[in-house]
Amino acid sequence: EKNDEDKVIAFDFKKYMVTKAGAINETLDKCVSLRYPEKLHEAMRYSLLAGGKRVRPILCLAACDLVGGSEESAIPSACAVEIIHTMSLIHDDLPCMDNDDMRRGKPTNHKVFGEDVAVLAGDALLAFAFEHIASATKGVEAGRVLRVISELGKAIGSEGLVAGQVVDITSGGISDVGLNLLEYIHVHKTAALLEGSVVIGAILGGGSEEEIGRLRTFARCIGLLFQVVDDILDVTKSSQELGKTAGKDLVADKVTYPKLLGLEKSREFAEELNRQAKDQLSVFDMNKATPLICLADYIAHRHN
Ligand code: GRG
Repeated sequence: EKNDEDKVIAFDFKKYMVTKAGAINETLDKCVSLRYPEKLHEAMRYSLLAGGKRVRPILCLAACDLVGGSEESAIPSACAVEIIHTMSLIHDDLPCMDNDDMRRGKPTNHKVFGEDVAVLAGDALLAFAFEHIASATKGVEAGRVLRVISELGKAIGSEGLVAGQVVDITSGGISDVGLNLLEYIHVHKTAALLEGSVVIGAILGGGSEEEIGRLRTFARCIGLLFQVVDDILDVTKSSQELGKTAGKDLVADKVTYPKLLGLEKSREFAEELNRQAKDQLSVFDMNKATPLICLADYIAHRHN
């Protein structure tokens, strides 16, 4: 018999992910409905409902829950971060950026709807994300909602996601990207929105400044971890499925952690980031922190 303090409730992570992703998908389907102009809304829905892992919105819900908030209060903002993530992927895939043909196992947005509509679908999704937070958030003090809007704007703008993308695009190949610049790119391009997702969840849930700060540090670590793992998967996958990525100059030029540190050191760095992330959660109730701990492990050990 364990006493109350160290009682650990069995936690089914897979079920947790499926349930939360289900709630997100259902809301996304409803709030971006098919209406006039049909082509635009069809393009928005095409990418939004193409079946991403929904990591960012789930992080948002988990952070809100950890600080004592209700799921209803965070759902609109959780959907907003997925909407923003999706629009960034649509724009990233365009011929003027990464020029990709496939995304989430389907032809990219511009391949199906044309470049003009793909750009506009991304724009409309971005605008709607902020409208949705402001109009659909219920039961949260207005000041907190304003803070969420400001936090998210900062995370994705010229000091966040867009900054990371620009520096990535404008930096040369392997010869001029060192470890510091690579970290800048990853922290902005990938970690900023993951950080924003967690932080806004904590704000909406009524977290204290200390709690918000700890969750921010947690998220920054798992955000960088996400990209380090992505870089590692790039190497291990392309050596497994040789030829699949061949012919894309970008892959050859792309600077990655394994290229700068080697595979072993990159793996050690990933483990270290996971440890640092989890350290931040040690002050919270163990059972309530379990979803975030599992999410960190999921990011560290995922295979796609
Ligand atoms: C946000 C205003 C604004 C503009 C976008 C194009 C651009 C500016 C930024 C590109 C950002 C980008 C593509 C970052 C990479 C993010 C990343 C790690 C994507 C993969 O995320 P997963 O694995 O994908 O969560 P799924 O498909 O599961 O959602």
